[in-house]
Amino acid sequence: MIIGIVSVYVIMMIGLVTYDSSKEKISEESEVVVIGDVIIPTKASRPGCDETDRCYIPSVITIDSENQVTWINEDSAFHSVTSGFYGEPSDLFDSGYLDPYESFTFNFDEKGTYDYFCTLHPWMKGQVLVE
Ligand SMILES: [Cu+2]
Repeated sequence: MIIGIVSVYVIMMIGLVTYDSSKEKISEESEVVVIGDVIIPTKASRPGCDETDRCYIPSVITIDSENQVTWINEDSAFHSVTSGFYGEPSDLFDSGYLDPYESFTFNFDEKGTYDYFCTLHPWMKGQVLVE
């Protein structure tokens, strides 16, 4: 009889613990959702995306000054968002290596044309026009 009550109690506790941890996982996942302005698409790590101008989508984005752009890496490989040109970084911004589904945001204060590239894939180029 006592063993029966204890085991019911233990089963209930296990149920509560499992329930709590599954609830936390759901809330963590929902916080991770980032909507990017510019997407790094799948297969951008292979040469060829430059032929259709789809290494960054869109490859040219126009924003008003004092606004930000968020890039999101939707590829399964690492990529970067680095200001300047391949071999000639301008040191304004650099995301470092972005993991799959990692994002990077930069705020553009001044008007101008900002070229950027990926440090890992020389064919990946994009532009931010700040008006
Ligand atoms: Cu890349």
